[in-house]
Amino acid sequence: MRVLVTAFEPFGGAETNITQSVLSLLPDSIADWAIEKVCLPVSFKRAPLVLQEAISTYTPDIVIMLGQYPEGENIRLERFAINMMDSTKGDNDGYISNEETIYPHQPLALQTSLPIKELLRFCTDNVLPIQVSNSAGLYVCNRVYYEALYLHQQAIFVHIPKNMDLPLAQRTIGQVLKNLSHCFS
Ligand code: PCA
Repeated sequence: MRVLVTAFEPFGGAETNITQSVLSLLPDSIADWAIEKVCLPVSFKRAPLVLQEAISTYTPDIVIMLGQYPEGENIRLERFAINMMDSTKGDNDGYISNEETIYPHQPLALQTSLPIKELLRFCTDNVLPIQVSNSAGLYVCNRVYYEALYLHQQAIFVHIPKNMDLPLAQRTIGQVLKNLSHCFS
């Protein structure tokens, strides 16, 4: 099995993005899974292209996408991607999106096919700070999540709070990966 894990570069004038740090700390394999890592640009236009390229290069069985979330204490397992882009802040190319549909004539929302409730149960049993979320927002994270699900990838988007303790974030993402590898073995 091959898993593609993506993170994002910093955005909004910040110098870091916690997802980049988590990505760099992940091992290159977990159980019999090979882990491929890619960092995506915070760009409505370029991020889906980089994702498409990574998918055609690595042909992953599963895609785990990491994004930074501005607040909260818990890691959020995103259930849906929404067919819309909207933001008051520009992306890293300075692009501001105003209620744009991503793909016309496609569903308003796409849902992950991965076992989100099982992942949640496994992590909470291990006292890890995690919850299910029903909206990844309408910014670049949601845009790439929609792309992955539109391409029929088995994918899940995981939002990490910006100020989370890094070892805790790393441990939680490690457990998410481990649990998924059990589900597929
Ligand atoms: N978080 C943003 C984009 C990149 C990131 O890490 C988001 O939630 O859309």
